[in-house]
Amino acid sequence: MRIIFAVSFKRYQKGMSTNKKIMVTAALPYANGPIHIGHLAGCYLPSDIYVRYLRMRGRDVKFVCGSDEHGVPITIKAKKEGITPQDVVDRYNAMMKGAFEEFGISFDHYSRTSSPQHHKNAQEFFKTLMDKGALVAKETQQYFDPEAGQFLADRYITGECPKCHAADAYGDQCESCGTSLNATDLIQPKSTLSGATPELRNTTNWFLPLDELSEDLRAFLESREGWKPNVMGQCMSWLNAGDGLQPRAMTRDLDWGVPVPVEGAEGKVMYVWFDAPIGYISSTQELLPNDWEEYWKGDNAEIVHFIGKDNIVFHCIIFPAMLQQHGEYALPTQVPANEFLNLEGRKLSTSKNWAVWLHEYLQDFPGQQDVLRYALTATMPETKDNDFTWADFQQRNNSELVAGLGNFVNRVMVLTHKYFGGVVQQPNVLTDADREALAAMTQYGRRIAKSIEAFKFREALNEAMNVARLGNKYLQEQEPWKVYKQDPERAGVALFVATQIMGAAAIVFEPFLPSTAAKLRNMLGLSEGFRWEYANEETIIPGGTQLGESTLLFSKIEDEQMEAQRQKLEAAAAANAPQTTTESIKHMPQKEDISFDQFMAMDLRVGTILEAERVPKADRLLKFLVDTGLDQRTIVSGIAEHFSPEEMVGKKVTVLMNLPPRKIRGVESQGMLLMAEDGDGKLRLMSPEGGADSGAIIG
Ligand code: B3M
Ligand code: ZN
Repeated sequence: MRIIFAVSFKRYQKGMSTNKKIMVTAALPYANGPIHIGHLAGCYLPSDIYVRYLRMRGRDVKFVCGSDEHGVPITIKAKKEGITPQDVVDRYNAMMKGAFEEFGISFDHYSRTSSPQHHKNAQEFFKTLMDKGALVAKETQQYFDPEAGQFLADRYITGECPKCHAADAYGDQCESCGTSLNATDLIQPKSTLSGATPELRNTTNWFLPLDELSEDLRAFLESREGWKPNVMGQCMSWLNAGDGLQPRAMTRDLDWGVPVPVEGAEGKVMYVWFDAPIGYISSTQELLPNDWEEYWKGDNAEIVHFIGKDNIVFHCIIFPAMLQQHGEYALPTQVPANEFLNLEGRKLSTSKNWAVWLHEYLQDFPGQQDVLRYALTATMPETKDNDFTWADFQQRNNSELVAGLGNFVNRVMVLTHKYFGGVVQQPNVLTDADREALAAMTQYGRRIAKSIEAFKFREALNEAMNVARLGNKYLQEQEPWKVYKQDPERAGVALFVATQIMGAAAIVFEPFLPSTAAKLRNMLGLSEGFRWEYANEETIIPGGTQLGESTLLFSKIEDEQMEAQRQKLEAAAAANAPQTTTESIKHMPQKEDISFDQFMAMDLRVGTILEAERVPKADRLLKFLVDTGLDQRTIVSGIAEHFSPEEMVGKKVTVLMNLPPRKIRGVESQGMLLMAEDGDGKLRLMSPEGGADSGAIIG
């Protein structure tokens, strides 16, 4: 037994050196579409968690971002919509900035690369590299549109794919077969601007000779510590590739971007990947016009870039090479890149509209930012690609947030109010179980800190949830609601202990679930100046504290809400599905060979449709009862846009019998109906001619 006398806040400052100026950046999102969950899980959530944690440790940290407003996709989007590129970036800049704010991404400054400060800064940077002889002018041949009178970016040229002969491959990639191309590979190239046949013309651009810089880059990379293996591995594989790094053009023949400040470069702009990372610096200059250099120059600057994996080469090779050549800047300390997040088993895609958009989520789930933050952090693709599903989201909300954290907090609050008018009781005597619980509680702050500093955010979140688990377990064992009748004082002690655990939760959840943590602090009367180190103390909320009103933290998410989200996804994807045409079918290459055994493994039979009905709330689905000769089984098929249920009854169909049963919209489908899709996208039933019986074997 032990008596607690007073509260003491020791300082916990092991591990990190504390005088550094920490600059945290999150990739500048392209201003050509809204933010989706892949962006959030990839870099905005991890960077925000990291920064919120560092702030609580009292570290000198700045967090900057901004819209990336240059690049060809933006000009293409503008053209498609018949508006100017400026209109496009204005729209998405405002949208992204607002959504980030509402979601609780706590940038110190959110800028944009069209800002005058950025243009000036990027031009100065470019000039310095020119003065140092770090950029090399080189003449190359490029497609020019004689009618539009301008050079063409690869995306502005279409033609026949040399590989699969699809008619509309782009100058950089064929979307039918996925091959990456050079514009000069296309058969019968055409300009998308005017339809004219482009001609090759000479043009001068300025190159960064990465081939000559690889040893400097190697030295830089080898001096980095604690990088994720996936990031360092990628960098080294580029450096060590057969023909090594290649010179890369830092200017483009385009009219949208930062103008190149060099004589003879009129009408040219910087390569978007030249100016964009300089945008981090420009954003800091706007935030701290006088002190920005402390965060970017000298030994005291510690720079951490949060990005997705497709940006690794730019942040670990090209930008560092630019910084090295410039000479005045510190090099990145860490680049904790994440892998990709998928959605319901498919790759997220802005152009195919296969995404959960942040601004829509915020509308559909008002006040529930933290639920998405929780679900995304828990499935963050830290070491490999990962999958977001609405089922997982719902389950995490209902059984972890509502039944776990929410339930624990609710019990502490309700019981303390019920028995003690909301006053935390001063404990005179603690039991072994109390001391064990408090001792266990004080371990989490350090453990979570360690995980966050190692960029292991999923692990960190799980440890934070363990605080709530500890609290629930403690209450379950102590049962203050039963004890109170015989021994009110003992119930008061148990609630005191539980309140401390709730205090620890209020602290350790702040980086992950900031609005929930704010509610917790409010209920507990924890003041603004709280620090991470409080979580190491056994007494966080002293006896005698008057608790505030109990507020609801989370509420149950119903199946219908999830169903609506899944339908929204399907509908958006269907509206954006590529149209098959007679032309594209002709060009569809034959699939790879299969073995005879693989063919024989398919069980195909003739079936007769006995019943047919629509699946409620699923526009595209019909549900059938099919007589297969072997049995009568349920099959769900996405053909409601092509056939009415009435016309299907009595029809003979071809059934693939041995496809594993699959739940579609809650209905188990036990097989598949075969259809033919022709050039106009119309579906036809595969029915046997001459009326075979149900159960006839096909093959
Ligand atoms: N805008 C690419 C992206 O959003 C790019 C990042 C720039 S970071 C300097 O994936
Ligand atoms: Zn192709």
